[in-house]
Formats: sequence, structure tokens, C-alpha cells
Amino acid sequence: EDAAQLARFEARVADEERIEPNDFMPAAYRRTLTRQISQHAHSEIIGMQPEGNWITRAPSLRRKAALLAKVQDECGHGLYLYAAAETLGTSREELVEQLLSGKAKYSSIFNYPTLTWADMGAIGWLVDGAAIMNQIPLCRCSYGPYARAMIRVCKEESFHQRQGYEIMLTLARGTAEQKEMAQDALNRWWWPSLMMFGPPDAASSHSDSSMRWKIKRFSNDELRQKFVDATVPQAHFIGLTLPDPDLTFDEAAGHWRYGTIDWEEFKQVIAGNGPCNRDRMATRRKAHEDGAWVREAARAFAEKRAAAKTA
Ligand code: FAQ
Repeated sequence: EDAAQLARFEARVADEERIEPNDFMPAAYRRTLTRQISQHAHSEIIGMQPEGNWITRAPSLRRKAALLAKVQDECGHGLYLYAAAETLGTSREELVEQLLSGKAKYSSIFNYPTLTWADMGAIGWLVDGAAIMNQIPLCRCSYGPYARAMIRVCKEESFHQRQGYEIMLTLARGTAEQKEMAQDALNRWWWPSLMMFGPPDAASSHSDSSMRWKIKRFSNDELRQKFVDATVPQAHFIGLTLPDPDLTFDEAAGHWRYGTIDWEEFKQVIAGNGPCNRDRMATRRKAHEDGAWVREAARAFAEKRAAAKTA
């Protein structure tokens, strides 16, 4: 990497130009993007499991159709994110291997169990709500393929968020038991949703370089605050209470101030010790092994076609 190339790259990023796969980029930029995009892809793929578990138990045909569509969207997001990551030069096989070996992370949020139907509401509302807050700025990420993938992903996440909120609204306006179920789901998903935004800024190892390279446009704490500010009034609107006794509105600043996040829990979850980590990975490994014949058949077909062309 010579100094002139580096300076030209930095200038292009500063000018809001998109960096494309064949353009020069510093090795560290390529590395952090491969890391972030592939971990994002892994999150979408592992993220199908908590809701996938409820498809057969959806309470009506309408709810089932919406949930099925949402889980299929997550699979699609995973696939185009893998494709975006591959443009940086690491193969799909290698990226998947990094997930299966435990070398690559996926979002902490998908290591929590889905205990009742209300969890489908809480996930759509909170988890997809947090995902949108984080992903809208990624539509302006300096790396072209990632930014373009995010535009479509965000449109679909917006539908996911609405379907979740509508489930919560319906339950909250239902019988006392249904309302209690919605409240219980909110109580369990609230804090883990705040953890999705990553460690506090002071502990975020990648933030400085990612902000400078315009991969990230807002810090972890900034996005977390935006999410809290947007979500608290939505909870109040449907008559639910947030499980945070320290939550207060700071009139002067115009922000909801929240209590202390349990970062020890976050650390444990990303270290593999969350309530469902082992189960999620075992399910993923089995799905991968069960799909071996598809990869083999695709390879055999590709070889046959190549042979026919040369013949
Ligand atoms: N879980 O220095 P930072 C979805 C790791 S949404 C696990 O702050 P960075 C949609 C981080 O990787 C969820 N690990 O890192 C959906 C790094 O470790 P590393 C996926 C976390 O990258 C909804 C270390 O901590 N969304 O899937 C987490 O600058 C419903 C230090 O952290 C994305 O991936 C965490 N929560 O900022 C699907 C969005 N937070 O890599 C199904 C794209 C941090 O050195 C159902 N990603 N870590 O080993 C990002 O925006 C960023 O990567 C952050 C982290 C903001 C997540």
C-alpha cells in the first residue's frame, strides 16, 4: 500500500464516493468490512431460528403467512449479505466455516429463547426496530455493495417491524392474559435489544476506524439512544411498561434516560454462554450437514456443464 494510493482512498471516502470491489482499499478496511458484513449475514441466518420455531404454532392463517414471509426475508438478507461479503475476496465456504467453527460472531440477540407467541411481536417490534435504526445509516456506508444491499433490507425490515408491533398492539388490547403475555415478552426482550447496538462507545474497539472510513455513521451509544427515544412512546401508546425503573424523560435534552445495561450478561452471551448459544449452533451445523448433498449436486452439475462446453 503506497502513501499516494492511501491518500487517494481517504480523499474518495471523505468526498462521499462509493468504494467498489475492484477499487483500491487498505487491507484493514477490507478486513473490517468482511468481518462486519459476514457477521451481519450470519445474524440473519441464525436469526431465522427463534421465529422459525413458531411458524407451525402461529394462531391464524394470516399470522402464519406473515411470519413465514418474514423468516424467508431473513434468509434472503443473509444470502445477499454473503454475496456482498464475497465481493471483498473471501469465499462463501470460508465465511460459513468461520461461523461454524465459532471464529465469527453473530448477533447476541438470537441467543435468547422464544417462549410464547408474544415473542413474535416483541422480536418484530424491538429486534427489527433496533436492526432498522442500525441499518438505515448503513445505506450510506462507503462500501457500494453493502450500502446497496442495505436499501432493500431496510424496506423489508420496516414491514417486519410493523407486523411485530401490530401483534403487540393486538395482544395489549386483548384479554388480561394476552396483555400479560405481551408485557412479559417486552420485559424479556427489552434489555437484550439495547445490547444489539454493541458495547458502549468507550469499549467499542472498531468504532474509531469504522467512523473514519464512513462504514459507521453513528456510534453504538448514539444509535442505542435513538432507539430508546423512538421506542418508549410506542410502548406507552399500547399501554405497556418498560422494565427499567430508572427510565426518565430528560426534558432539557429531549431524550429518554435509561438505566444501566448488564454488560456482564452481554459478555457472557457473546462468549457462547447465553441461554441458547449451543442450541442455535447445533441446529445450524445440522442444517449445514443436511444440505451437503445440495452443494455436491450443484458442483457435479457445474462440472458436467463445463465438460460439455469444452467437448
Ligand atoms: N452481538 O467494536 P464494536 C438482524 C462484537 S440485526 C454480538 O462496537 P463494530 C436482523 C463486535 O462484532 C443483527 N457481537 O464492533 C434480524 C466486535 O467483535 P469482533 C445484525 C457483538 O462492528 C432481525 C466486538 O463486539 N446486525 O440480524 C455485538 O464496530 C430479526 C466489539 O464491538 C448487524 O450485524 C452484538 N450485539 O460494531 C434478523 C448490523 N455488538 O467482530 C432476524 C451490522 C458488538 O471484533 C430476526 N453490524 N459485537 O469479533 C454493525 O453495525 C456493527 O458490527 C455493530 C458492532 C454495531 C453490531
